[in-house]
Amino acid sequence: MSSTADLASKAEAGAKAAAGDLAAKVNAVKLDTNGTNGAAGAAADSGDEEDDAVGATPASGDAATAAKKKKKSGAAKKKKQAANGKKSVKQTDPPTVGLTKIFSDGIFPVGEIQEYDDKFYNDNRKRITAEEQRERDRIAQQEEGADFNYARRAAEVHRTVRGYARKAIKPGMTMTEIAELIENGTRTIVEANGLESGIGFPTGLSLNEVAAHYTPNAGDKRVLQESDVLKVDFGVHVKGRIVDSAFTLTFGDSPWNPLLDAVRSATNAGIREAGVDARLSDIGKIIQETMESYEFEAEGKTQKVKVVKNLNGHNIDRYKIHGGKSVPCIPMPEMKDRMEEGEYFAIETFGSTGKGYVENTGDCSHYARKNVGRHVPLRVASARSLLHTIDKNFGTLPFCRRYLDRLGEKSYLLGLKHLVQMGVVEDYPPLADIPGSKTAQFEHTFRVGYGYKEVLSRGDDY
Ligand SMILES: [Co+2]
Repeated sequence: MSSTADLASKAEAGAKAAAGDLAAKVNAVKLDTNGTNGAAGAAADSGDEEDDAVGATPASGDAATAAKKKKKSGAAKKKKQAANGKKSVKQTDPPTVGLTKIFSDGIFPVGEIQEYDDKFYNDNRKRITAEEQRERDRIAQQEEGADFNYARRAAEVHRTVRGYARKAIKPGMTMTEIAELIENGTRTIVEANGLESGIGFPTGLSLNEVAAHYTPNAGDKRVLQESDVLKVDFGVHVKGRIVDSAFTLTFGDSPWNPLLDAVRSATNAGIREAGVDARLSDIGKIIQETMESYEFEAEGKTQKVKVVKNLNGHNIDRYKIHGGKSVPCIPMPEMKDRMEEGEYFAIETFGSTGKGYVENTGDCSHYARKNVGRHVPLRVASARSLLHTIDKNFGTLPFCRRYLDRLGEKSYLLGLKHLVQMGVVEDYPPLADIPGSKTAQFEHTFRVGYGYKEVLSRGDDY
């Protein structure tokens, strides 16, 4: 992990040096949406100057911004005051301060901006000018829940919570304690409020050969061991805009760290390849090639890293963690899908020392409401009331049994089973490679813009 410790500063320096134009473009979009009058525009400006710690730079070189600044020279004082006021509220350790108290102007840090080569574009797209593109971004942001700020706020919550989790998670803790640490932290920092903002999906805490979809159910007594390889996969949403990001932890002097390196670099390679018109199959090809170029010694033998072939990244719609497109981790020539402008994607890759193939294993904890679009008659009464609870509290966001417990639901397993049988709710059991193997995961959420991507969940940790 130390090899990526300076990723954010590198990204920032890179954006400053090479993508000044790009950053200006992204910020110009922000100014347009927020700057409908002088005062709001000034506030947006001051936000830019304070918020560049994570990714892109302020739009100081941008001509349009400069012109705006000139017009509003009278607002300069107000601007300074707003900036100072903002700095007076700092995050605590452990984090307890809601993010809107810290970013009180409502402008959240821009993610890592990665330029995308337009040689991949089709001819129609090449005819669009930068000016037209800015206008399209501006219009896109005005759709209900589409403002980039929602995703950026969710991403900053993710960084804050995981920053604490990485320090606090220690062998000897129960899996339930770890899950609650992350979930309570998320609820606090995102200022959870019904379906307006909150947890995006259950906290994945899959261990060793289990790659995904394990979170403790009530009564789970499992304790984290020093030798464990732990995947921490959690989500944050603001107005249904979900940031889905995951990392892997080892403890002490773990022999499995090279596995983490392989997976981290495969995920980053996939993200680099992503952009408007990029073929999902081509992304899978790069991921596999990168991942499987790694081998290392552990437990007295050479471990060849295999990509887990049946786990995929995915696009993300509002309130829908799986939007219908998959990003494979192997080439899939028959898959013709491409990425489109305005889409949100999570690229996640899994590496394994086992078969590189996962199967359903163990007790299910994860569930999600399906959009069935019709009335389904439910003969089990408890299923009807449970469905009401699910619709009211989660909508189509995934949930786990512990979330039902904390809402006061009792003896719901029969009803839940009925909902799954009737196709109203989908179950997502834990997915594991062969016993004794180790799996690792890294995942980021990004937004596909024209000529760039914004890696929303990028931090200085991964
Ligand atoms: Co995901």
